[in-house]
Parts: sequence; C-alpha cells; structure tokens
Amino acid sequence: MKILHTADWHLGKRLGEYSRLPEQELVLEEICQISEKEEVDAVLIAGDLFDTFHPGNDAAELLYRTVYRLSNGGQRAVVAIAGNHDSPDRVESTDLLARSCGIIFQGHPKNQVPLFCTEGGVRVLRSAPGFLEIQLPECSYPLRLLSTPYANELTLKRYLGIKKSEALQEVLKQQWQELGQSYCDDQGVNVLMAHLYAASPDEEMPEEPEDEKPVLHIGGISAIGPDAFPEQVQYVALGHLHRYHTVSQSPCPILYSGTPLSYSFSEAEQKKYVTLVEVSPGTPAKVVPIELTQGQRLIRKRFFNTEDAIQWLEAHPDTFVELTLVSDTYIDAKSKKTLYAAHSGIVSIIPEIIRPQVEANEQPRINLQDNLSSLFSRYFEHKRGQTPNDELMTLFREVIEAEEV
Ligand SMILES: [Mn+2]
Repeated sequence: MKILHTADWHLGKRLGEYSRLPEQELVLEEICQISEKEEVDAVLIAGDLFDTFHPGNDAAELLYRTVYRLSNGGQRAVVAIAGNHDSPDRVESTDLLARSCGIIFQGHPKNQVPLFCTEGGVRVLRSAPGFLEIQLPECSYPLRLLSTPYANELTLKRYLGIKKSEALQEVLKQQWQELGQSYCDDQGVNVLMAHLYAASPDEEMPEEPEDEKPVLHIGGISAIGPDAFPEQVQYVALGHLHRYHTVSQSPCPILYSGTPLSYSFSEAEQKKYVTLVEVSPGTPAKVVPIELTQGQRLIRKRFFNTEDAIQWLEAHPDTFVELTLVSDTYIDAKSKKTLYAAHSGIVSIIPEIIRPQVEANEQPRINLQDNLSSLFSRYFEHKRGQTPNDELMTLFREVIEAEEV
C-alpha cells in the first residue's frame, strides 16, 4: 500500500501584502502529479487545510478541486482532518458530497464516519469515533486509520471528557491504545493521523511562526511524546509544525510532512516535501520524502548600503525578501522607494541603526535630577540615534501628567 502524507496547506495564506494562492495552485498541482506518478492508494492531509476559519472562495475552490482530483474518480481514498487554523464545522460541511468521491473530511475529534462505498471501489468497512477501516481497490488488505483532528481545550473536554487535572497526553494515549487494541492487527495496515504538537522528550522547542505558538501548549502540556502512540500503529502522519522532520523512529516512524511552501521567514532555509509511505501488514513502513519544487523562495538578506541591496534584488527576482539595511541613519523615503521599485517581492525593510562610537572619555553624563522629559529625550536619542519628534514628546508629557493625577 502506498500512502501520500501531506499537511498544513494553509490555503488562502498571505505573506505581508502578497497572496500565496498562485503558488499554492502550482504546488498542489505538483502534489497531484506525484500521487498519479507514484500511483498512491490513499492521501492523508493532516490538518490546517485553510489558513483561516472563514477562507475565501478562491481558497475553498482550490481545496475542493485538488481533493477531487486526488480522489481519482473514487478509486483513491483522501482523508483530511481539521487543524487549529480550520473551522471544524466548515471542514465537515461538505463531507456528505465528498464521501461519494471517496473523500473524508473530519473536523471534530470524535465524529464517526458512516459506512459507504464509492463507485471506484473505496469502501469504509468499519468505523468508530476517531477510527476508520477502509478497503482500497488495489489492495488485498485494509487501511486502518486512527485520526485526531485538532481540538481546543473546550472541544476536547466535551468530546474526550478531559477534566482539568488530567493531562491531554494521557487521554489521547488511552483513546489511541483502545482503538489500537480493538481494531488494529497484522491483517491490515495501521496508521495514525493527528494535528498536534509532538516531540521527543529531549528535543528543543522549534522556531515556529508566531501564529502557531498557542497550540504548542494545548491542554497545558508541552508536547505529545512518542510513547503515547500505540504499538500496533506502523506510521504516524502529523500536521502542525511547518518543517519536514521525523519526531521518532520508535515505536514506528512518526513524521511531520511540513508545509508545501515556506510560509514565513522562519522557514526561509527549509526544503519542502510530501512523504511517500510504503507499507504492508506486519512490516515496518518505508518512508520516502519527495521534495516539492514549486513556489517562491523566502530569503532574509542584510546589506550595508542601498546600492548593494538593489544590485542583489535585481539579480534575484521571483523571491520574497525580508531586507535588513544597516546604516547610521534612518532609511529616507527616496531610498525606500528605489528599493521597492527594484523588486516585486519585498515583504519588509528593517532598518538597523548603528550609532557612531562614542569615545569612553566623551561618555555623556546623565544627571538624574533633570526633568523626566529631558531624560526621556536623552534615552530615546541613545536608543534610536535621533531625537524624539514633537508629537512623541507631547504624548510622553500626557502620559507623565496622567500618572501624576
Ligand atoms: Mn497548525
């Protein structure tokens, strides 16, 4: 059985003022081509399908068009779960129609998929909350899938009966162990898919985009450890962290496929992949990352003058750039305009001001008896290399006066 694992499409995501939709279209086309070339039997999409709870029509259309193509006329199972960026209800809203194509959308952790069969021969044989057994047309044995969409603390309490004192890790572990024992044996392929934060106990917290941080601590725990996954499972397909990486090889390969595009500058140097998993009943899964080539590169660059920056920008079109400009003054409007004119993908220009070296014996002395306004002005000048303007000083005085009342 061949399974393609992908995640974190974040359809509709923007980078600053730029839409990434044209690139998302290209990279999803690439994923479709890989599925066709590799003749995969099932596609797993591990959450964060959309970037927001209320995606635009263009993003929605891209999702449905893509999963429809992946389903290959009902001959390939496509299972997608909700991530923390998705509205669970929105994800499930098209489930009824999607099922007739062999596409299963799971928004809530404990929803149960009804038994059905597509004309192409994808058949759901058994199901339970958080579990599916699917017969695929080209395989003589079934795929068992334990799946856990992202859920916030409130939802988890409702669906899984979590009480404050119980750690999420324990509750999920227990649920997975029960499903593993009840439904998974070596007569089929057993896989777990989830959207959450998992890490080896000795692993450092990864650098992740700001908007992904809160979920690292769902339920007040730091991370799901590899030992939470049941021994019957042969592969764990994770979504949430944007970097492709293996969390652990034990008890089975536990992987994040990562995003198909670099979505933030913290991912600037990363290569992007989908994961091809070849697995048969009772044998270890073989995992092959396939690199994705579509999409623009994100580059962080630092320059000491505008001329060098412009030269580099002109030599690197079709990229997104976060530009740091080191100088001893602020960047004037004219230079800024010239920079933006030189490149169509500047996301931000960060000024880095270096102050002229002050000789030790010239160190200005500060008299703490001075009034607050003049002390503030001196401090501001020290920090920012220029004196505060009138507007700021007026505001400062207002704050001081409000404090005194
Ligand atoms: Mn996520």
